[in-house]
Amino acid sequence: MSILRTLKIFLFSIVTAPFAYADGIPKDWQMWYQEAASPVMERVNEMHIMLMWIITPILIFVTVMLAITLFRFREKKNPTPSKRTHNVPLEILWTLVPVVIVASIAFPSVKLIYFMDKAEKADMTLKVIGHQWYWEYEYPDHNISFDSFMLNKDQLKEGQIRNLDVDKQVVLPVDTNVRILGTSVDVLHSWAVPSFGIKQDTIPGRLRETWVRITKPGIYYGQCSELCGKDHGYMSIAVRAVPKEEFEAWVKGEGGSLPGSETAVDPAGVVTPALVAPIEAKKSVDKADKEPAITSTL
Ligand SMILES: [Cu+2]
Repeated sequence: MSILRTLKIFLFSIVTAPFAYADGIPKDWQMWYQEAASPVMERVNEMHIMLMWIITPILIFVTVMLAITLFRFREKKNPTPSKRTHNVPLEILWTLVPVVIVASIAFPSVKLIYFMDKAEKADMTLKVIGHQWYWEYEYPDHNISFDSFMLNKDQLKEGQIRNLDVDKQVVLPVDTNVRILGTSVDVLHSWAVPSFGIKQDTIPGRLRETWVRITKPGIYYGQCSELCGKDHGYMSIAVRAVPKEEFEAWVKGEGGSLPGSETAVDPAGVVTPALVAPIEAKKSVDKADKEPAITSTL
């Protein structure tokens, strides 16, 4: 690529950066972050813009000061250097100003960390389990669990993205507070989806929490972001965000159950109240009929 063309693309990407957002996927020559698809990422973006407003003037100020110092106090012009070592007002100033700047960054930063920490009121839970080298997902409220592997180059269908698309996407409803619990069975992994503002380490023997409220339907991609072994780069994440009705249909299609529904199917063999009630009812009918009791239909 010629230098001129590189420069042209670079300038174009700067000008169009705020408009160049794609749905949950990085783009060539993209600047800034991916489009925010959660309240957390919206706030991360705001924080980032605020920091840019603080650091850019500092950068310009320091550069100009340095240039002036180099030019005005060069040896040729100042053969005898100044012997001054103290200036109390100046020293107080250059201590206080950075303190104020750091404090003004620290306060919103800590506030954001607490906002990211957990959902105020979670509507459902998604459990993410890291494996070398794939992700396992559990929906404890819906009795669904599956593994998700990245698609190889020869498995890709039309429109699918190399190194990002997976054989089974995580499906989540939009406008729903989803508690995300992360853990791992072998080594450290990190479940990271840029559009959600999530980068949560999954640690063996620990359960870590974060959350997402996806604001619009779409497919959001991510990758494992903790060096976890030879196939670390091939632990892709694809989250399909759908309207609530579509999510319910997906749950039923997966053989799962909706919380509070009577048609609970439990692949893990855990007895849930929704399962026990009909079995108990059947037992009492059988007893009355003096028929052998059904011990289990699972
Ligand atoms: Cu990993």
